[in-house]
Amino acid sequence: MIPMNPPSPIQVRMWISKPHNPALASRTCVLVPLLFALLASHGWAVDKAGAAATPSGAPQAEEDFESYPADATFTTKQILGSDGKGWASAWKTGGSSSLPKGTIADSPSMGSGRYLSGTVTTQSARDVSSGAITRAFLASKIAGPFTISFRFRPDTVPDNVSYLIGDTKAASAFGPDSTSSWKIAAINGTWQCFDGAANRGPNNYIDSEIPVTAGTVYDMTVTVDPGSHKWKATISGGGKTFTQEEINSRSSTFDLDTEGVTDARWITFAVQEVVAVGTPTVGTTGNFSVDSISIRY
Ligand SMILES: [Ca+2]
Repeated sequence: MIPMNPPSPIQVRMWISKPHNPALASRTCVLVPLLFALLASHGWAVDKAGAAATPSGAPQAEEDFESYPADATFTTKQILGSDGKGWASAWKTGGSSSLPKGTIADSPSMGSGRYLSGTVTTQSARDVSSGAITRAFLASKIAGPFTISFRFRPDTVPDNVSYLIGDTKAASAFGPDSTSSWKIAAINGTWQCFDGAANRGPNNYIDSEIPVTAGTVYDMTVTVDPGSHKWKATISGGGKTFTQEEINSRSSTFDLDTEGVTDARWITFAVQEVVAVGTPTVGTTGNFSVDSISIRY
């Protein structure tokens, strides 16, 4: 008997847990697909691992950059766009030891019209130099797992530069930080997902083994469960796809910004130059492109 209310992840996990005898295994093989079909028919998208329901309705916030003037730019202390339609702020830059800049572009094509081209020029003679382009999205109505998907292209891959993508409680000049629930990084030549310390997680990176190649367009989808402090990542590009579930968040809380904006979290795209511990930065430029952002909850 299927309950009338949406099932909890624990219920789903129990229903699809491994049976102990062959007869039950046979029946389960038939019943599990039927269960997922029935749930889908009721509008409940259920992750096959049972870990998190993935929102599949219309996005609460979207950004395709088509409404901005071609060649529009913004840099330190400037903004692009405004709040509204699920967003809690305009686009802005952050970086105390760098020069970040955003430009609306459509060439070279990402296959999706106009996009945001981000450039961060780092400073020399520092331990770390980083900058970010970021925007706040309304998060007060997030009551369960939410999904962020976007398109990202590293246009240059300079030595000692990492691209860091994630969410933060407040606007960050450095990209993902100790408040982040998810973080994807281009480090040492591959895309990596940060398996954080929430839930006593390992606090290190999971390597997707998908190479970070200048000029390649990557589609990324992240589903975060703020309740369990776990997230799931799918990264596709260069003919490869990587999916990892049950990644631990970095932060064991999911707090909303109450200072810069109200009831919001920030999505951030950052560039960071680190040469080596004790070796000063030389100053370089990271250039990336972003488009097709959707947030569903
Ligand atoms: Ca676009």
